[in-house]
Amino acid sequence: MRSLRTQVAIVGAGPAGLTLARLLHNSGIESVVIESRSREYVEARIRAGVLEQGSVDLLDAAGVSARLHREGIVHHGIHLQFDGERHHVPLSQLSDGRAIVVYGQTEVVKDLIADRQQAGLPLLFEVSDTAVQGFQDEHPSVSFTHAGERFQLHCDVIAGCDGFHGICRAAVESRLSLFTREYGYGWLGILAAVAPSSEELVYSNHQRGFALLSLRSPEISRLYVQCDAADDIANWPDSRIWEELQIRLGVDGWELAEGPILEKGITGMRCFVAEPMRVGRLFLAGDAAHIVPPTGAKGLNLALADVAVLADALTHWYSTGSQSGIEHYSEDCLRRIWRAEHFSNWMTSMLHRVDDQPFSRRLQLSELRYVTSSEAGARVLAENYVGLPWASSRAPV
Ligand code: RFL
Ligand code: PHB
Repeated sequence: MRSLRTQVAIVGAGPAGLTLARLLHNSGIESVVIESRSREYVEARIRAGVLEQGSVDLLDAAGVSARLHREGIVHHGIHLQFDGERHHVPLSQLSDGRAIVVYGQTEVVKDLIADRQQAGLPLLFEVSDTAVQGFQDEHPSVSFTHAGERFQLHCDVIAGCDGFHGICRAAVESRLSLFTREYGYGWLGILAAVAPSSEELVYSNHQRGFALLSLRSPEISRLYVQCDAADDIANWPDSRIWEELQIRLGVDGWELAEGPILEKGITGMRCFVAEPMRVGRLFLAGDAAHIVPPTGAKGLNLALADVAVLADALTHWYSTGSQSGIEHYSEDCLRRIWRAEHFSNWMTSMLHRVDDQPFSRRLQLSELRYVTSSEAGARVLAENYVGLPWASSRAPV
């Protein structure tokens, strides 16, 4: 077994782990990032696409936003569609000028990996048999196999940024309280080589189920249809997907352009929160600690908010010896997380086909009418969607 030493061992090279590594480097703190997948796999994984203003500001401060500003597309509003009509929600107008940027998570990850490799800092792909030890006392370490060799990475702190299926939360799960909600339905998502048919996102509540029109670039559309969480992608030939999208997104006087489907997959929807997010010297961040249904576009943004709080807390600890930031890490993050859980659950319940009860549908339509006709209603959606301000302590206001 080869022995290594660093200050912060980061498990997982998703947006949380990679951004944390960069923020720590900016504060002069060393880290080693280990990732179970290959670089090619991580860079090809299609996921989120919407960055809140606070996330863009964080990537600016981290120094990894040059391409984001060149290629990201700033959006000042979204559309909500129901009952055959499309309504515009002017997000920026309702939230003191704040906006969102459409820039694929895949691109954020590519930028962070390129940045780390250019700086010559340790980032190991294709590690296996990862295990965490010693975080209950002052001697944490992470063991793993890389290129056929077994390593033990000694550190001051372990950051568990290894996603929902990672090993870090699993290692401490008996000490956590877990909160879960399963929806029974999911999203079938496609990436299509066709110019987006709408400049802004369209969230549609249709009797047959939810649909969403989003985008990745002026040439690439990203679209979703609600389906059963247990559905098999084999049941969805391309023609059926387009047929459903045409029905659910259709409005008079507008056309949805179709194109070759480049990628497709089904994801179940759930809420999940693990509390607390720290056990001794092991900190959980991002999807390792919480999941939101994607309807509020919050998952990536929460992951970035967590590591902003964690980087601040660790910087404070290394520079002053004070543990106050570390001790408040979980509490500071969880306030923002529960706000996002509530918002994501609200958007999900308002927009999906939840059951076959006419009563449920009447309630949804009433709520959608309120949100699209009352400024107060629209403001609630807008300020949550663009993201509540990050206070200087990084805790939500
Ligand atoms: P990730 O991205 O899952 O990264 C975790 C990494 O850890 C690695 N790993 C390990 N590495 C070493 N050893 C082990 N034992 C390991 N086990 C796992 C994994 O390979 C992986 O590389 O978690 P992170 O960094 O916390 O980031 C979270 C985001 O990925 C996630 O919240 C978002 O993608 C959610 N999400 C969205 N969020 C938004 O903010 N806006 C959106 O528009 C949005 N849309 C979405 C979404 C998620 C979706 N899916 C696929 C669930 C749309 C969809 C369809
Ligand atoms: C996406 O573009 O992938 C996307 C956009 C908005 C959401 C979820 C996903 O709410």
